[in-house]
Amino acid sequence: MKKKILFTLLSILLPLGIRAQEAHWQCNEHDFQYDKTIYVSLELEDQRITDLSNYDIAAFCGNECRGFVDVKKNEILDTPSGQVAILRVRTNNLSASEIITFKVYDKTEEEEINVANTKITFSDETAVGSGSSPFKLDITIRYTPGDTNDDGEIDLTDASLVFRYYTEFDEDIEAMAEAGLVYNIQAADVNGDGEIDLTDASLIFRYYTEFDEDVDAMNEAGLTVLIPSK
Ligand SMILES: [Ca+2]
Ligand SMILES: [Ca+2]
Repeated sequence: MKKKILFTLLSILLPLGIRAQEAHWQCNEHDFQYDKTIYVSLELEDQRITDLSNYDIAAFCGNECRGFVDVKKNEILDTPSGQVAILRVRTNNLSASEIITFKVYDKTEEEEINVANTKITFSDETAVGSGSSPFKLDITIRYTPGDTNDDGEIDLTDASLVFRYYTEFDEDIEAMAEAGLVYNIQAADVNGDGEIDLTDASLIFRYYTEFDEDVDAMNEAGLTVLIPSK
């Protein structure tokens, strides 16, 4: 009887286990010539997340995945202060012009989190952080690229805010706040190039008007937009 229960339990749990090992993002490492190792820890509201099993972590250049933490390859280190993920980020271009950003997938909430304020470029250093002093990814701030006023919609108001930030307010967030404008600076760099400028305003405008909110069509047209596809 016990064996039967055990067998039933295993048959339920095993497929789940196999599925749980698949990372949320995939990246073809063979497409790239160089890589850089980043030792990563996660933080939420000033607290270190010591158990990383609920999260997938990946690096991006624009909207191209450049590496993810592969649990199947044991890319998680146990350290006295908590788990550290080993993230190998890949490139074919070692110049500093490529900006790498990070995303974290929360498996419980089934939510993709764009990590705010954290970018790296490829340089001569071969590794960033270490097991004892990891590179911190803070997932406290949540935002959607393109939704610059945080109202849940990406529309002409957002494009207009980016435009005004760049032209009218001379990139002064405090002046915008004093003028009563809600502006989430994190969400404004829609193409992920590290700058907030007219290209971002134009991409939001085109997303809303020309492409009918179809991010896949924008990607097919060769545009880089970090707005999530619906
Ligand atoms: Ca909005
Ligand atoms: Ca930009």
